[in-house]
Amino acid sequence: MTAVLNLEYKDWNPELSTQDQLVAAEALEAGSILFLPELSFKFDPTELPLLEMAPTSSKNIGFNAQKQRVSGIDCAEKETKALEAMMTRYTEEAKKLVLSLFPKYEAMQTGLTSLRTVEAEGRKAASFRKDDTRLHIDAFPSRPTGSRRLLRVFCNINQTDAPRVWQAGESFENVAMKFLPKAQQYSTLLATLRNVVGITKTFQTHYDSIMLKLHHLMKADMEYQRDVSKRECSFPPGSVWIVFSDQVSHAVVSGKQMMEQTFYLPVDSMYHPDTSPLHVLERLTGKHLV
Ligand SMILES: O=C(O)CCC(=O)C(=O)O
Ligand SMILES: [Fe+2]
Repeated sequence: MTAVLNLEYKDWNPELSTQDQLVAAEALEAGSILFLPELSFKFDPTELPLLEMAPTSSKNIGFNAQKQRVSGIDCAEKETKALEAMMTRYTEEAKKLVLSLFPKYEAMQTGLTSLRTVEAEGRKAASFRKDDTRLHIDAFPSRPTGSRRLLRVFCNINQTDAPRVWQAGESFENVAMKFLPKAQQYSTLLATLRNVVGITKTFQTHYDSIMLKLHHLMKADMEYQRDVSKRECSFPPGSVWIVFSDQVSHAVVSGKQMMEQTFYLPVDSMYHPDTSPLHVLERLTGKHLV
């Protein structure tokens, strides 16, 4: 089952010894959640109303740091600017944190930043596949990673004392062994077509295809959801947790305001690439998947 490593850092840019870095990297890459109970994201009082704004349709107010563009919200210019500034700050803090912990991840690319402001418990999902209250590993239909890892930095920014509660399930290897038999079918031609017509933003590799199927198969299997061994994790306001969400089986139970930063990490920038979902799946299938 998923382990949790507590790190008592209070700063987004902590000075760490090589030994501290290796211990954290070892745990993260083995599929643990790194939990920083003392690390909080600071707001200017003028920003607090932004945390009550509702996204238009999806669960997220999104921010693309490269394009400096906010999405998923309908608001005035002044608020958009304030959101951009706040989300940029979160991106910068998250990047500093990851690179202080894992200097070897220098080649990572910055993905989307999200702000969630809607209570997760009881939130209606458009379909079971979008229901994050079911255990899953992350794989996104329109954004294949190729083979890159999904590294995400979450922060509970609730303005009340309610924690964000997650469930964390079994190891990636166990997930893969259970669902892989139904997840292997793949057509390069179809993947090319999907990319050409814009269903996917980039080409979906065989690896991406398996990951997306694992995501769907896990969420569709209610017996699995009920019976698989899992633990509950409670992340209080003013805490941060870091996970490889393509590896750690997770589900949200409850919680309101949260920020999150996604990074994409090339597998060969890892300390131990052989622990990556790509390598696990290649071992299990006996095939090259990218
Ligand atoms: O909202 C959360 O706490 C996590 C939901 C989730 O599974 C995700 O963002 O991938
Ligand atoms: Fe997820």
